Amino acid sequence: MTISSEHPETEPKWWKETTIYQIYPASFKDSNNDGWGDMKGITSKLEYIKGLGVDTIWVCPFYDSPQDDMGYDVSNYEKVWPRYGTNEDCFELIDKTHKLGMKFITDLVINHCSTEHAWFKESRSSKTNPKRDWFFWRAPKGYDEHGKPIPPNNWKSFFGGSAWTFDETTNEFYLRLFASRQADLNWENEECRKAIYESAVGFWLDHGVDGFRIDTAGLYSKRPGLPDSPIFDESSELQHPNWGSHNGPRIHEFHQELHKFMKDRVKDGREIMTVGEVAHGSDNALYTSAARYEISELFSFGHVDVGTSPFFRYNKVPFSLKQWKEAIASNFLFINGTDSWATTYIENHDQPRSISRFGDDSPKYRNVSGKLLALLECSLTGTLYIYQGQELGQVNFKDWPIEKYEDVDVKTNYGIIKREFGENSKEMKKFLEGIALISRDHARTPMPWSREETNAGFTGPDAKPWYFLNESFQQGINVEEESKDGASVLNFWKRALQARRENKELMVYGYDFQFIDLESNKLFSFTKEYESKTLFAALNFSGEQTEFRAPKEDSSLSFVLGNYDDVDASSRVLKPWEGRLYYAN
Ligand code: TEU
Repeated sequence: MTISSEHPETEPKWWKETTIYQIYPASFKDSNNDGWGDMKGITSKLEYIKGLGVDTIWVCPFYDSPQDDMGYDVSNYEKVWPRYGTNEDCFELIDKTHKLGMKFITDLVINHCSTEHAWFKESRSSKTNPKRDWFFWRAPKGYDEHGKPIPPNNWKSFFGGSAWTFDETTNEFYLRLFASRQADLNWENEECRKAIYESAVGFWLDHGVDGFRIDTAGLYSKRPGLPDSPIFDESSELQHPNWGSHNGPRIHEFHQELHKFMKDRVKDGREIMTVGEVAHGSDNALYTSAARYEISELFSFGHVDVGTSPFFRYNKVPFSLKQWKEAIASNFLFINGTDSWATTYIENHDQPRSISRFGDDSPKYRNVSGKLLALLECSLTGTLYIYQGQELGQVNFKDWPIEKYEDVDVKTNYGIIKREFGENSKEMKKFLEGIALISRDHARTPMPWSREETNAGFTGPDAKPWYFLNESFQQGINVEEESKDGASVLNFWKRALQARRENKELMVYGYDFQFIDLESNKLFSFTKEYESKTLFAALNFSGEQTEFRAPKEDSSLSFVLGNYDDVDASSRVLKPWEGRLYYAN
């Protein structure tokens, strides 16, 4: 590959070209029939993952934890949670991943730790403890008429309610932007930062990991003084925490320091990649500029947040295809002609199933709209991420009662709405509609390996899986049946990933992205370039037959890949949910 001087972003790197498969350890594969997925379970399925055409795995937090937030509440960074196995099991997993020619990325949850972590226990013990300043302790603002302490500011937790928890040991509040027992670490304290690097990063670098997915990577530098947030949401006393915690004044400095720590720690020359969960950065190009030595790439949320209210995720709002197209493009447009880099993803453990949101999950169109989403993902510039089950065309579970939801975010908000408005209120009705589409639980049901076996082969027939299975495994959405079916979503993903590898210059590194028919609310159509080559995508995101036009009147199109078997590549009419990729000249 030659690098165009006008497009430094095309400088080849392993972590740009790789496809990353995200594993949620609780729900991937159980090896010892205790109902929880585990390290050995993942190890046993590495050949399956490699067979997809994937070359990196990212495993969500598997560290010791009380599991208030499914392991995003770490109580010991250097120990595997016993239900997931031993440290040795994890080292074996890393080793086998490498032997199969793949890379291993681990999750780095360092904005906060569990209140069960030894650091927090010490910090909480007294106001004069040497680790007191490792967390954000503040006196109450005052006391209400019932003598209840009032939180120090008006920040709301990402999971609902105040972002502060009162601790009676010293009668002060600690800041926790997520669940009550996920205490925010104070990055202003240098000793604390060094301890985080050593324990959460150094330990795993020493054990051979190839990179980190950095959780909530925009939140480490809080607004100095932790002032009240201005009122953005008039309907609430508590305000979204982003104003006080996101992209703070020292955030880039902290990432540079972390990057330097990693670079100094690795002695064998391997190139570590990092992907930061930045959500809504205004300076994405700064975070990911190669010359600035911060992070390799980042996840933005614009395209997965469409259709949800910025004040409350479970309030659905209308959105158009045009809006979604623009949000997707903003994930990579900022790197054009720079030395930054991008990601492409549509599912993860915090998102519902993409077919249910952006395709059509009815039996008639599930298969073809799942393949359409695969075509889209595989043709976009940036490192590609696939979330477990996405390759099967998994869909949201249907009509589950509230009791079957498990996520702390759902449970906390359910409790708040029930208390404030009541079980039969219109607010509750709206919330229940919201979670049926948007809940993180849709992504967290156990992986369906087969139809016939009880528990879909995720765990032994006599075991009780930690979470309910999505009934869809009995409707053909499982690895065993899809592997045998040439027309399955699974086999299409394999073909699409192969096409991405074979055409990586255009598909992975392609630049100068242009929409065709941006105004169309049915067509997602675009071109991108690499030297003299042009990739043209015509994707019909509607259930109606739709005509497309070529990028130029006289373009000659040569067909690369499409999601209908009986394709007439010369026709300009797309069937419902049909997509095609062409080279255009
Ligand atoms: O997510 C951060 C984040 O932005 C989400 O919490 C988002 O607001 C939420 O999913 C909406 O419900 C990361 C992890 O990916 C998530 O699983 C953790 O719960 C969270 O951090 C706390 O560590």
